[in-house]
Amino acid sequence: MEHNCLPNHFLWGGATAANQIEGAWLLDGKGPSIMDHITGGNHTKPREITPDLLLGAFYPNHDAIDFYHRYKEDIRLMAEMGFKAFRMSIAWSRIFPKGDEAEPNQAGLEFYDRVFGELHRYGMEPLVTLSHYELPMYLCKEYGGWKNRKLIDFFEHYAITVFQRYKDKVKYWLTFNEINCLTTNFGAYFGGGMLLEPGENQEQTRYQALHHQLVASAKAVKDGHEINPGFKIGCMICYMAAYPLTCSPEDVLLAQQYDQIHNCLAGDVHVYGEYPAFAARYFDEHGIRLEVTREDEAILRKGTVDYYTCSYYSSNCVTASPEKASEIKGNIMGGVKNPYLKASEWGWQIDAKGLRWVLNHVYGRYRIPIMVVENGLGAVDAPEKDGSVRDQYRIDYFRRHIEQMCEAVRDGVDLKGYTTWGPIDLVSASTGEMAKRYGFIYVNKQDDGTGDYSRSRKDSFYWYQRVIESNGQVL
Ligand code: BGP
Repeated sequence: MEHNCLPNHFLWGGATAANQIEGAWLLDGKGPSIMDHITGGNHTKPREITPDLLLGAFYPNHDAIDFYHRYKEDIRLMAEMGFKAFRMSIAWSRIFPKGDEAEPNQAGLEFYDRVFGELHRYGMEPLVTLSHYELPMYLCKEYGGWKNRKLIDFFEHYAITVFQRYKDKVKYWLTFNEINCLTTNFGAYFGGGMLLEPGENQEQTRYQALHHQLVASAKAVKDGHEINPGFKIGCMICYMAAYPLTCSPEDVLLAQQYDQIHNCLAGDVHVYGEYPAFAARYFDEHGIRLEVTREDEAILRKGTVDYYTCSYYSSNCVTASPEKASEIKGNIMGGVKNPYLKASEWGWQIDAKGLRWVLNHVYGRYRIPIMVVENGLGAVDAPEKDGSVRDQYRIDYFRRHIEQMCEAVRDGVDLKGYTTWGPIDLVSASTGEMAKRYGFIYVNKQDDGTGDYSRSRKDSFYWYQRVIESNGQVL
């Protein structure tokens, strides 16, 4: 099928996170991050957070897919697909092993010099997330994570350190991955690095942590622009698309409120520099009292983002009807099943048209450039005897989503780029499995500990190569 819709210089690529690919969790001075303290799980067995490491337990992020030693081969394969951009994160604990040090770890800084050098060799733009679910564990244990205001200063120090170091190597930055996950229970540990007590008012703590991150993000935006006015610094929202289950006004209103709180609240602060009008009532009705200083308000206004990015995987439904309990458990979003949609093997509903809806909705609200920085299908791949992987299901998923992305561009959305999630198989965030594979590149590492970590091209590899080559015209 032929399309002709995407702008020239469209940033095609893939997205990863340090903790899900690098491994080398204690090498060359790196300290443990929160993801090094969470065990492997699977679809039915949740991952376990262990503040003290358990002897004999399996921690899949400790060696992940060993990108730390294999980045040259991995980047070469991505270049072969024609990537224009590679989204990655810097592991904070590789730069500041504990998080509160004054001086950075030189070996950590040098590692990313090498990675950026390799990306530039192939003409690829690094798109760098400062914090992707990988807070130094020390800040979690000793300071209580993001509920503690002190983390704003530690983060700012980290951000300035890497901005200065890489000011001529990186142009596109994102502050916090899926910052709005703190509006859900999932976000407490993954997003906020917080071990919450059962008796605690969890919502209060999460929204205060979110506020601290929003302030830290705004400070980083302001500092970054001072260090290099050419920097483009964006936000990253997990787009939790929720449809009303029925056309009853109660369901429609609930879907709007869900969207306001889970998606727009953080997005509005990032883009407009202040809390939206609906926040006050929500906080009031949920017993949330935010500590917001005058200085916070001023910094939020000064540190608004240059562009908006989001992840998009699926959509759910919400209903006001008390008989319908939540049926879906995604990693962040939950909800009620949509009878019109099929789901992945992990129960994530597949909804390509929802991406068009989200892009129009976001662009209509903010009118600033947008990138989709995560989208993909986690699936079981079964390699053939000759090692090839016939992943037509993945190709179908991407084809449908890219078609809808093109429709959104025709609708007038200013879309600058698209980086698929996990272009190379990596450790799943929610389950810790390798079996939930997203990649165009297969990594021979299995959950039972077998595999030699070798890389190979799946069918989708050659397909995505043609998509990029034709700038989305050949799908
Ligand atoms: C997003 C995270 C990623 C990634 C992705 C897929 O929420 O930003 O880190 O993991 O979801 O989720 P999972 O790995 O749980 O399948």
